[in-house]
Amino acid sequence: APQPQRPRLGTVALASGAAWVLAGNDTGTMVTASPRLYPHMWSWDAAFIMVGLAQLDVDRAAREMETLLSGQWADGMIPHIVFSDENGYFPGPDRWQTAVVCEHAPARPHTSGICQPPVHAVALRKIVDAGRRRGGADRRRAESLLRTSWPRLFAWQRWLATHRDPLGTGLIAVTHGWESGMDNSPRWDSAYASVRPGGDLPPYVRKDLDKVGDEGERPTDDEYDRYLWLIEEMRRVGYRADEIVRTGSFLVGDVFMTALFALSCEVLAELGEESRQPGEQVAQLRHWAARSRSAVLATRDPATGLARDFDVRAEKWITTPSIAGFSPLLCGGLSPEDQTALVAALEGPDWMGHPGLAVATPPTVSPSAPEFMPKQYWRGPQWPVISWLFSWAMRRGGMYDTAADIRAETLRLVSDGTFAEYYHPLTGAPLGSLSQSWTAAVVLDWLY
Ligand code: 9YW
Repeated sequence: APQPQRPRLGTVALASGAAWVLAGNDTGTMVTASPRLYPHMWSWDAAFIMVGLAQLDVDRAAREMETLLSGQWADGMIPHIVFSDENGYFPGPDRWQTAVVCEHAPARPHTSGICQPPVHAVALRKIVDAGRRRGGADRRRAESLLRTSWPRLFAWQRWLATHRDPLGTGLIAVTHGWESGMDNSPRWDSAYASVRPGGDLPPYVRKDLDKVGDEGERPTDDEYDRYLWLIEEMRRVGYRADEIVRTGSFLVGDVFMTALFALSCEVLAELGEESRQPGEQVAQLRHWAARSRSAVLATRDPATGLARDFDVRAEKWITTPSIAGFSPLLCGGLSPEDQTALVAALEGPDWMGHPGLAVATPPTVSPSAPEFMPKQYWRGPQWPVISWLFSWAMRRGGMYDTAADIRAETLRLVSDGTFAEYYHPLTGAPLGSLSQSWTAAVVLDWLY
């Protein structure tokens, strides 16, 4: 069927639209992930939102970091949700009960009991750079944020290195698919198949389904039962990190999370050097980075060169052709030949160069794979925030051309001005929530 004509905004209109989305989702202390579907602060969303806010208002970006850190647990974990006072999302604080059963969780703000990918050092880098560029009060605000938040982010990286390295190799593990940020990615299908919700799973009602255009864009009820069961297991052991890793039904070495951990350790080490943080902590970060980089490289499939997740419970590799396969491009460490080959695969006909794509940006699952579902969430759609992340990291790693191509093509995709959560790779149609904050934020950074 022919696609309806959609508007194409120019740069100025697009940037204003993006700033308008962030302002509209701003409660004053937090920019919620989206207006209706996600009326709270999500951990990795907040980091990307800070990247966008830094271009608009350094002080507002700094406050976003402070709000996020006000939810940090005493043991260092940054929880995946810091709740606002809204109650439009399930599972909310009543379901998690983190502060009721775990001494590390703050009583206020309410928080969830799992984490998300560590990209916060990248946000701090952006805020510091914006402050220094602007000078004056912005510079002072950014430098003071650097001093106060650096030790907190160090504690967060240390928590991951200490509690989430079950194999002792530097491969960081997730205990719930939500922790990966890619909730229902087919990467997790086999691991979820062994999660058996108990008969005593307390009943619940989903709140997400009436907030998107089509239920087929969201995870299924079967998937939700498993998501909720894992939380139930965690609640029952008081969210004790090591206990969950020892006994939980889901434990997967997440190669994408690991690459972001390595990248963030490097970025935080650089920021630490610039702000004269303790030398042994900076050295520790570099050590973790090197170890996790090696762990990422060690997951590569000898046949395809793509990185893989490792199901720790089942003791087997996960070979789903997902965007996570390109994780080495995020953290670096490949030989020049291997890097060239992996970039060529990314640009090739199974990925960005697939002839059916509306724009040439990485889909979350290869359109050539049987697992590909073009409108279902993390099973195929293109996510602008993922494109930004690859573009940023690849530019940092010297892969300028691909980084610039991803930027240009994603801007073409989002020039419809909907700032959708994700897009249909074959038609370019907006999917999921509209006015999604992180989409607006990364567009702002790109247009700055
Ligand atoms: C949910 C907020 C979050 C993102 C996740 C994404 C989705 C929440 O939305 O999860 O209930 O499905 O998968 O990565 O942080 O944008």
